[in-house]
Formats: sequence, structure tokens, C-alpha cells
Amino acid sequence: MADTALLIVDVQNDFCPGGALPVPEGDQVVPVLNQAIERFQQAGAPIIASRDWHPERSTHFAAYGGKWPVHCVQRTEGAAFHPDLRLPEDAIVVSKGMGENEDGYSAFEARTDDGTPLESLLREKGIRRLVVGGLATDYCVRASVLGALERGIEVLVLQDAIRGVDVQPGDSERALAEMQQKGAKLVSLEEVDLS
Ligand code: VGL
Ligand code: ZN
Repeated sequence: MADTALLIVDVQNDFCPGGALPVPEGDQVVPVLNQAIERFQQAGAPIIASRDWHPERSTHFAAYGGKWPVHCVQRTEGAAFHPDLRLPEDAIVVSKGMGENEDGYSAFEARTDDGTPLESLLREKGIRRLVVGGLATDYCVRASVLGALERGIEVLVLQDAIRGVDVQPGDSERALAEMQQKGAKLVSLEEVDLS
């Protein structure tokens, strides 16, 4: 459907095994998302990739009072998209967490390089439905999904294309329950109709 876009959340090296803030099995979302990318490309539907894009000093980091080890610092290898993720040339990249006092969990806090917020972008393109996958289930996927639902955008979450950090055991499961309770549908890629 022309009103549907794929939103790939934060599939970056630092969130994958070997990275600074690894999500267990984080890299396993990549093959599923590559299939999704192919489907969306064939359907001519927009593909959007968000990235965590922090300054070196940020209150998001434990060293400055925050919660996390230093990760996804702008222009570092850790902030690069996973090398196996086959983002097409015309994928739209939006960045978030750039402020020194900003967590930037939601892709709705993200902007393109020329400053266009995700929500404006979706409105311009007439997008009313998002298919979402990426990292991490209990942080940026959760915040992005809830952000979409709050804005009246329909959300399908690709259940095989998400993984969570689970700082507390069960965080991801609780996040998924919350997303569903607020209206998101958990689906597999085969169930997504783009016709
Ligand atoms: C994220 C923790 C810290 C995420 C970002 O992308 O889910 N999690 N920064
Ligand atoms: Zn972050």
C-alpha cells in the first residue's frame, strides 16, 4: 500500500554483538529486515532508517549521570549501520539523540540531515501505517511504536525483526504487551500486505 512505510530502528554496530551496548542476538534482525527491504522496494514503498546519533558528551551516558555506556557517537564505526543491512540508496535516514541532554529513544524525535522531523516526513508522503523492526524492543522500538500510535499512525511490529536489551528480565515482554495494548499489531513479514 502506498500509505505504508518500513521503519528500521537503530540497527547499528554498537547495538549488535561486539558493540558498546550489545543487544543479545541484535544482529539476527538483519536478514529479516533485508527481506522486508526487498518487499518494500518492490512495492515502491518508502524505507526509513533511524539511528542513535549521540555527541561525545551526553547526559544519556553513565559518565555524565545517565544510564548507558558510551555508544553510537556521531561518525564513529559503532554508530554505523550494521554492514550486512542492505539499505537502498534512497532510504531515508533520520538521526536522534543529538542533544547533550537528550535520550532520543523515539524515532519521532529524529530528523533528516536537513532538519525535517519524522512526523513531517510521514505527513508529506501520506504515510498512515508503519511496519517496524529493529533495536531495542524495550527502548527505541517501544518509544517509536508508542510515538506513532499517539499520532494516529497504525503500527505493525515485525516480531522476528526485533530484539531487546532486558536490563530487567521481562522488559521486552512487557514492552510488547504495552505496544499491543495501545493498538500495535505483532506480525510476521508474510502477513504484511503491500498490494
Ligand atoms: C537505545 C539504549 C540507549 C535503543 C538507544 O536504540 O534502543 N537503547 N540508546
Ligand atoms: Zn542511545
